[in-house]
Amino acid sequence: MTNGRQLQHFIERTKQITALEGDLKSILDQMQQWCNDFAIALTSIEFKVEALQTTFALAEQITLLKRQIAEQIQLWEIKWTELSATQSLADAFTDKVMLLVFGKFNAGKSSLCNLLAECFRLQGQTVRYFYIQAEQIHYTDMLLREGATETTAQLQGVCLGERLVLLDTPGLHSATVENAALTQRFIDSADGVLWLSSSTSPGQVQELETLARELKRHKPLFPIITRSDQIEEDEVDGEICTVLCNKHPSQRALQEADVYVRAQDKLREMALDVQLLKQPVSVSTQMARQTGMDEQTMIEAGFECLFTALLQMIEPALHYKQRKPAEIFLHHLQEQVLETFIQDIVPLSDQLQATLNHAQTALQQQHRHIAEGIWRKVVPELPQLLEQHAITQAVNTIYATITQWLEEACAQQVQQHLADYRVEMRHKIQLKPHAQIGYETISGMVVHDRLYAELSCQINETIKDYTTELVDQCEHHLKSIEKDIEQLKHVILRYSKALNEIASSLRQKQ
Ligand SMILES: Nc1nc2c(ncn2[C@@H]2O[C@H](COP(=O)(O)OP(=O)(O)OP(=O)(O)O)[C@@H](O)[C@H]2O)c(=O)[nH]1
Ligand SMILES: [Mg+2]
Repeated sequence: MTNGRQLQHFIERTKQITALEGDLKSILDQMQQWCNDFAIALTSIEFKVEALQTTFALAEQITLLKRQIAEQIQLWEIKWTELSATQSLADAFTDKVMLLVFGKFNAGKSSLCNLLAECFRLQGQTVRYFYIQAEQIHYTDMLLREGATETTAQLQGVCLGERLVLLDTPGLHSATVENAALTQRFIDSADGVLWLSSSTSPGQVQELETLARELKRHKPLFPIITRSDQIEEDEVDGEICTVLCNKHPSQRALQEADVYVRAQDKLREMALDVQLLKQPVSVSTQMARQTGMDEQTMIEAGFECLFTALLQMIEPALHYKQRKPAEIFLHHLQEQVLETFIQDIVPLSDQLQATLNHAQTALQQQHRHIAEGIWRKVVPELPQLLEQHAITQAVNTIYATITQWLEEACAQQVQQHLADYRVEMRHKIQLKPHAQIGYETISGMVVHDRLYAELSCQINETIKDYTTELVDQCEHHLKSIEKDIEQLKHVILRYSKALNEIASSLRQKQ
């Protein structure tokens, strides 16, 4: 039997796969620089709390935010070291192009892997099956298990020749899968994705949501419509019986075009690059097998097209592979640094902003309460004070007494209403005795109407100045926190943009 020229060509091309490492130094340096600068930009935001009492919710939130930012920055290095270490197992396949075979259970993933393996074997290529168990790669002679019920429960795969690996996943990254961490590492290591769906309901694009992580990482996506066959009635030796046939090429073309358009739409909706998407191909593993895998059969079952497309897919996968060390670092920066930061820190900063807004509104009320409180404490005492000193007309004593009352009332009101702030008065309270206004004698009676009016006026002014200065101080502290929140947002935005630019320049290189 032969498997057609495309397969041979495909095999020849895969042999040429080398783990070529492009010149990634400068981009890796750039990314490292980005990370260092991001940390510096974040830690240089002051978020001062000295002017706030530690028990103030605002101060508590700022302290928490600052601590979380510092902790996150510390974790970056640790997570990267962990990631690099876990990478090593998957590095067993570092010189190979790894394609993730993904799809719903029963999509025909294991069957397709087995068939492709058979094709390679028939061409004299070595084929090695493996599965992942207990954090180890185990090689086996057994084919991948296929079945009508959910069959594959672990990550398994097959090495085709020396340079290609198919990673057969449990149906849609099944949640029941053991060895989740190792599985994830392998999936992380894949260079491209074969997305399989059955021709009975091809291209259920919501499945791509599970692949978001891989696709965000800019891996090529190749939709394969499997089980592209149907049961038809035929007459054999005069008897009507049912036989399995390939779907008609026109029917296949329609399905492929439809899946292509819908997958493109879905990628756009997910804000992913549509360039990642390859033209879908339809195959029937069953028909290929059933009819002996000869050249004509393979063509009709769609496998010549599949190999041509795979070959085309290998190119971007190869490109991905060449920039893989940079991609892995980029993913770390995108996912473990930036996304985690945004996820954990932005809500805290939003909460802080809300508390701040609240404090700003409250401050206006507090201003009024303090001023009224001082006024109420001092002014009602005035008539009695003036009466008390009417005989001696000791105006200076009156001023001194009122100053003292004001000081006491201010201290008390500040303590009551501005307990959250650490404020300090830069000016002492000082009333200025008016040279011309004192007690007056009218018709032999000592009266203090003008003095009362003068004192009330001075008390009013003093309270206004004093409380305004205090509240201004508090407002100033709040404003500086607001500016810090603004700066944090700005830093996140600027560094998100910068990382996107690094990502596109990395991907444009090829
Ligand atoms: N008609 C038809 N059936 C197929 C084809 N390929 C696979 N099947 C059948 O579909 C069922 C599922 O095939 P598998 O290869 O085990 O599917 P899978 O995607 O690996 O399934 P899970 O491992 O459970 O996720 C099996 O009963 C296969 O015999 C095909 O091309 N045509
Ligand atoms: Mg399977």
